[in-house]
Formats: sequence, C-alpha cells, structure tokens
Amino acid sequence: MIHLPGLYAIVDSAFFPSTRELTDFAHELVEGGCTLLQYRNKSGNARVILEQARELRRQSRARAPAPHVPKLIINDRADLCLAAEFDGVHIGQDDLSPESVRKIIGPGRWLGVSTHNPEQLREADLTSADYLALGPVFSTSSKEKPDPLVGLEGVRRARQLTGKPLVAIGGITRANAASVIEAGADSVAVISDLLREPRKSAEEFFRLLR
Ligand code: 3NM
Repeated sequence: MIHLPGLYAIVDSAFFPSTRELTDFAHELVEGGCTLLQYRNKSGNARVILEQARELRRQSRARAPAPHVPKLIINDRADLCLAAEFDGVHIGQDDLSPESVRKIIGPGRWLGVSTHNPEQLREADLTSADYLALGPVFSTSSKEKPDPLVGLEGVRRARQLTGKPLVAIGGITRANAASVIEAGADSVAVISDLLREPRKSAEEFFRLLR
C-alpha cells in the first residue's frame, strides 16, 4: 500500500498566468515541505498541458535537492502521465475507467480516483486504484459544477467503506483540516488555501496535521 503525505497539494493552472509563475509556486510548496503535487489543468489543449507538465517536472528536478524532488501526479490523462514522465494520474468519474488507466500506466505508477458518494467509493474500492479521493467535503469555488457536499459525516462514512488511503477534498483550509483528518482522511487535497502564501501555508498544514 502506498503512503500519502498529510497534505496533497494541487497546482491548478487556472490560477497562474504563466508557466513560470506556476513552477515558482510549485517550488515554494516543496520548500514548505510538500512531497507530492498534483498538476491540474482543466482548460488547456493536450499540447499545452504536456508542455507545462514537462516544464513542471524539469523545474522540480532542477530546483529541489535530490531527496526533495516531489512526486508528481497529473489530473485526468494517462497518456500525458506517460509522456510527461509523471509518477501517477488522478482520474474522475468521467475519465477512462481505473482499469483502463491501469493498463496504460502499468503497476508502478500511482492511480487515484475521485468519488463523490458512498456508491462511487465502494465501486472505486474494488479497482486497482492506489488511493481514493472524496469530495467536496466543504463548499468550494475551485471546481466547476461541484457535486453535493459530503461533509465530515461523508468522510467518516467513507473511512468505514475503504481500507485504501483516503484523500478528502473541497473547501479544506488550515482552519478545518484537523477536523477532516480526525474524521478519518489520511490526507487533505487543497487548492485555494495554498495560493496566497504557498510556503508558509504548506508549513502550517504540516504543523497542524502532525
Ligand atoms: N475536486 P479548494 S473539489 C478539484 O469534490 C476539486 O472532487 C473536488 O479546491 C471534488 O481546495 C475540488 O480550493 C476543488 O476547495 C478543491
């Protein structure tokens, strides 16, 4: 079984006007202690996404001393995961099935699956996914058309339904992260509450998740 860090930081291209700003942000997260980053791009075409993903990987290897090179997960696309030489892919309910993605990425790379209710979670639990995500826990403005909130009760219930590592997502901040971990999540995935001061914010997440 894989081990997830307490903070699962998401680098969402929508918040960065240039690749340089995106990679600088990622570097600050690593300085703040992040060992795992998800690169999320819901708007670019495949060529643009691949280019940005490759640059993120290149920069994260060039700028962090060897033991601190973060694991990189890409959203949605198994093909781009291989092309960009990422460490894993995170898929949603409308992407290829977990087993189709597993065939593409092989046994070694990480596969995460987003779920939004107990039925989806149970189903994903039966696949070869390495970890499962559940959300939105709280209200979020970072995702278009979010599913209904699952709340802390949803996290508690999910914890009983799977033995796989569980990532909670949606509206999670330094103010509520501890309650989410207490409800049974192994890790919290965050976009907004890292944007303003990535290094300091990541450090604070790790401090309160210890
Ligand atoms: N997925 P923030 S919620 C990307 O429910 C994403 O699966 C969600 O961003 C889900 O930390 C979400 O700013 C947005 O709320 C998370």
